[in-house]
Amino acid sequence: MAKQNPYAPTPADRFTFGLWTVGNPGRDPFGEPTRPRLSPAQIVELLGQVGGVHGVNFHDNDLVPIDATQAEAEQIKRDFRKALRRARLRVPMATTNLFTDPVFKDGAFTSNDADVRAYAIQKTMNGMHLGAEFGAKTYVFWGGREGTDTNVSKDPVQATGWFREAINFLCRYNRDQRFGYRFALEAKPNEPRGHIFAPVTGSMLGFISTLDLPDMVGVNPEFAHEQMAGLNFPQVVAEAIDAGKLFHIDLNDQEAGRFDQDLRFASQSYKHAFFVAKLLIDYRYRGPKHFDSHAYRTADYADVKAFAAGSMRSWKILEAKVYRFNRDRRIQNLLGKIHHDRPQLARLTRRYSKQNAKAILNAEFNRKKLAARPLPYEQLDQLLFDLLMGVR
Ligand code: GCO
Ligand code: MN
Ligand code: MN
Repeated sequence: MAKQNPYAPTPADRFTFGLWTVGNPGRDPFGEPTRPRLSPAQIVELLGQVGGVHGVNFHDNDLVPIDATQAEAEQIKRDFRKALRRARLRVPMATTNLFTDPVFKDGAFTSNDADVRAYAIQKTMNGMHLGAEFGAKTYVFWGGREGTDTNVSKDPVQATGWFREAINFLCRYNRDQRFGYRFALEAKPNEPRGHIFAPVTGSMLGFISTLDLPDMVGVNPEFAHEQMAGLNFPQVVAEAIDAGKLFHIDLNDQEAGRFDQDLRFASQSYKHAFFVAKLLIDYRYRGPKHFDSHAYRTADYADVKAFAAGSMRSWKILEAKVYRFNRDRRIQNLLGKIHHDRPQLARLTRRYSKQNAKAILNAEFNRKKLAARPLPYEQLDQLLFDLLMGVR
């Protein structure tokens, strides 16, 4: 059957899911779970049945409950390892749950309480060991509770300093222990806190340059999070690529102006999703593509499998569309016409020198003529629509 399906995923696509995503039981702030809870091993089994998945990621406590005894933990890990082997899945990424337990109600690395801040660092070091046991190479930091509900509660400059201290500390621990992790910072503007610190990927990119070991740290932009902030996700991804910091990516979807929806990738914003795929393909992103989404609360586990398979299928379809777009004569001709290259000028503007400055000051530009050059973006955008809708 796989042979007949041109959009069948394979592990080479590096699609990953989380224990917390496909295993999400459908609870929301207004309602109890609608699906029974699955064990980590059962979730792996489910992903194995979906087929074509590369790996499964976890928070420390998705795998080992926070109150588990040593013996319980060992048993869970044994079962999980067996399931991974059977389903031929890897664990490319691990992360820490620094948001569920009440101890983190006012943040973890940025809690006002020094004990909580140190505990968060301890918990993360333990999480790094757990991830390393399963071969994880990316360690994600999502500071869900790092923020405020009222500005009166924290000094944001001091809190940023605490966040920096924690990341610097953990970078050095990573080096000491030779885990070989690359850290990926994930921004989100709100939910669960009213205001989360470093709310967008751009903030994280700025913050990284202030760290002791900035090369170890990149970003994990998430589609939904930037949409929540009203930003253009492809542009966010482009910024991360340009900075050489796209270490990981969380793919899902979200309508602007709504609560955190975690929709299936490309289920809502087809056009943005297409341009995300185009960027990752054109710029040869080779990292994991993690679907950080939840099936609708109405889904049963058969439908959760359809949701997982659909996420990958949508990516593969968009990938095929990207190749088609890049080969499409009319589209490429139009793009070619729009780009006016002037090598003589480009040479001058590429690098500042007194001479180049003088040459540019002396250059003659016909403002009116330049303004009159056609930019047939309406045509181009319609061609894109036709292509995406399958009539081209
Ligand atoms: C969210 C976040 C999380 C993180 C996860 C991994 O909105 O809840 O996206 O799903 O990605 O904690 O760090
Ligand atoms: Mn999210
Ligand atoms: Mn995420």
